[in-house]
Amino acid sequence: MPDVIATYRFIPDKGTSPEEAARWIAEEETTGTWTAIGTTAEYVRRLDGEVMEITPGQGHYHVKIRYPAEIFEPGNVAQYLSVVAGNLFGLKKLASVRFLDMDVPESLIPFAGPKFWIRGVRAIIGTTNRPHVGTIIKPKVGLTPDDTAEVAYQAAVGGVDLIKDDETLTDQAFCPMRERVPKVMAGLRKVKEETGRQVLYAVNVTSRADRIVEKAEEAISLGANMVMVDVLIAGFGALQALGEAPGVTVPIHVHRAMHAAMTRNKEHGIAMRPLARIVRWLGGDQLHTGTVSGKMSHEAEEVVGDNRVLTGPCFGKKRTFPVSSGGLHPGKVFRELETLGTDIVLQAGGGIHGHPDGTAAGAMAMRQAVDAFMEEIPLQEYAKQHYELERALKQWGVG
Ligand code: CAP
Ligand code: MG
Repeated sequence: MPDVIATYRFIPDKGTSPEEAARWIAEEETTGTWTAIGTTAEYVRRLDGEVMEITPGQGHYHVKIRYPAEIFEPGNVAQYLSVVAGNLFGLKKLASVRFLDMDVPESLIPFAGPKFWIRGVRAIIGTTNRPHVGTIIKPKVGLTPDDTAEVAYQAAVGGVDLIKDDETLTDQAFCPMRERVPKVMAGLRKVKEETGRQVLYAVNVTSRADRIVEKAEEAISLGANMVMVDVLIAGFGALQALGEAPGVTVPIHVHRAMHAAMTRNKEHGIAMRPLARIVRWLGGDQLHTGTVSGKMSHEAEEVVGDNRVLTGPCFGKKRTFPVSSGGLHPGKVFRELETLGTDIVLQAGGGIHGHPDGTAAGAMAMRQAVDAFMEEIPLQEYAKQHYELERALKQWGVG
């Protein structure tokens, strides 16, 4: 059985050689600790981690560590992370260390993958290659169920394919799910009757791991046609439970709130790539991976690579829809699509609800920007014939 190979970027502590620092990672995460111990029976040595290769870089090193496959409990992602991303981050021998990625054999990926995946979500909406346009209910919290439904209806009338709860809205008393969902879905049914277009509504069911499937089934029984989970906050186990639950019969949208606490520092923490791999394994149909031009800090190269992990080969697992979101507006659409391609969900909250003529016009402007790109017509050119887009470009500019 092939083993797991994890790649880290690290800076040894002063006075520590890169070889010694790397050995500390391999030992700490497998059979060792800070001193030799008398209890390690010889047969345990087969589980020793191995420093495979150390490559010097500009002021840091890259290292590949081999972890024997037998260390991992097949199907238990939390346990996997305790090895590849466990105590090592706190070791004094390392001034900093970042977990960049991992190569995991098929035998340790006994997960179903996305149920709907890109093609299934496209089938619901009725698209083949056009980027999907999504919005987030804004303000994030505070609206009543009626006002939430009205905002959703306006966005759907304007042409969005997806509406989602924000990462902080769950089942609070000011907007309980049991009232919010039926009202929003009633509006989306009306849009379907009026336009023939199906729109998805991702209900945020983030809650206790032992209740999240029940919460999702409740949302579905209230009419939800998509559910959303803040995966890092709820835990990968919660996503796994949603992905494997027969009662979760709708696509799963995965938000990554809190990720930047781990992913942002390029010297220390965990890159988005291994997290994206796990989300695909566990059944995320859509996952936020960042923009190349929005309000959150990102490097285009990293986002492109993370999206490739969601859409490239993965032992036959279906492809997860990458979501580009955060500070987007119609003037940024071209930049996103030129860099990230069209198999993507472009999401805008402020960039739709902040349009000078309101939510419906904001949604229309986003769709018009996407249409201009797909028809290969320069944005400003297209805006001359499309009032909503023209207004948006006037307000927020291009790029
Ligand atoms: C975007 C958003 C999303 C971010 C998350 C927000 O709103 O709703 O949560 O996209 O970041 O709350 O900021 P705006 P990421 O469109 O109004 O910016 O996608 O990088 O995980
Ligand atoms: Mg948000």
